[in-house]
Amino acid sequence: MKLQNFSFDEALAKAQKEYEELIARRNRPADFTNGVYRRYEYPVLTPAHTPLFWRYDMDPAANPFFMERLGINAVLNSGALYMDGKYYLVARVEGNDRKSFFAVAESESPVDGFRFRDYPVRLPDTCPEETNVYDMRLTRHEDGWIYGVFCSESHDDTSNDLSAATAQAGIVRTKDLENWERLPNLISKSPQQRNVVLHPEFVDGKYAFYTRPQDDFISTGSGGGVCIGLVEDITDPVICTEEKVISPRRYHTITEVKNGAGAVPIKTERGWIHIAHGVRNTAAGLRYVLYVFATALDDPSKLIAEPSGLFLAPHGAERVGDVSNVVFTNGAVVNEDNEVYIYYASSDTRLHVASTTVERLIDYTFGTPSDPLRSADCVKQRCDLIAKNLKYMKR
Ligand code: M1P
Repeated sequence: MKLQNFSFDEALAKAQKEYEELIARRNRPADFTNGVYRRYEYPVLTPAHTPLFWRYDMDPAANPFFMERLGINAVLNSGALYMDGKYYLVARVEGNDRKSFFAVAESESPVDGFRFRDYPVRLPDTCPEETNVYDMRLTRHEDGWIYGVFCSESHDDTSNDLSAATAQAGIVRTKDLENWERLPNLISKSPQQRNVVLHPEFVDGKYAFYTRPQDDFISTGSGGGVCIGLVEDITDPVICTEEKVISPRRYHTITEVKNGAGAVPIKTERGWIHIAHGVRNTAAGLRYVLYVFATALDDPSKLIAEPSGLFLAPHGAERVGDVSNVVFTNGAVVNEDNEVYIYYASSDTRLHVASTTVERLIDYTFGTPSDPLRSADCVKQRCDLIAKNLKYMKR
């Protein structure tokens, strides 16, 4: 097949028109809702949302065929912030070269219109061994800074295996999402950490981190689940308390293989609501879903609610991508109308949004029974619901 022979100017004009149409496309809530949240039809960020001038060489002499020179493979797991009436996403952008970086996209709307700033985040390059960075959680802390906590990945030079890697929690802070100060990586007793999130308030006068201790890069091994640990000085971030498990992994549940903190917890009148991810194994590989738990306002290390099972699972087209059967979140925002927008990526490929309200999220979190952990008890739980419901049913 012959490629169409557009001139450089024609190809550029066509690409620019399609790009502007994509950014201007209005999103629509999907028809279906389970009463808890509603998905939106179109992804909010995809590789096609990245500016053309990140990907193409715009010099006709150097690029006569108007080719993508530095393609973008995926736009996914994004930190999120709602500030001064605007929605900000700090997305993980993965180049065709497999390296990820961060980029700020902003919009007046929570569900569409996100446009990337001209340049990606130029993270201070303080770790020569760091090869890849991803999955930034954005915390607007009561100390006045906006913190970004992300995974800093390096090759494990103690191994002869070319694929052996180590994961640590990198920390940056900013006031404007433009100028970033890099702090030392978080130190904990665990050899590796991923999915670390900074709590937005001081706990006992200290910084509180949600951690996910893991024995190696992929497997959490002896790591018992999502933990909390305290740090005295954010500029010398060493966890000085025991890392206490607050959301444990459990056998034959959605968290059996591993779990991890997701969005910064949402403060509500009933407690801190966490939207996290759980991972189980299947014959087709790992399956990542979102789940919810809550901790006490006066003690964020105390689990107070754990609705049963998954909150959001890969659905339809979300099921397929670079790493199929995955949904993952590291950002959610609440606006002044108490609307909640949950930004989640599907199959490590593109970023979506689902919306709910604080009221509904509280009702889901505290009104949904917890997992009885055994089939026999689950049947009993369901039969109790059926027996109650049949009294209301006219047949
Ligand atoms: O590929 C799925 C996810 O895998 C990792 O999450 P976890 O550490 O819980 O296994 C992360 O690398 C994440 O970026 C990715 O989406």
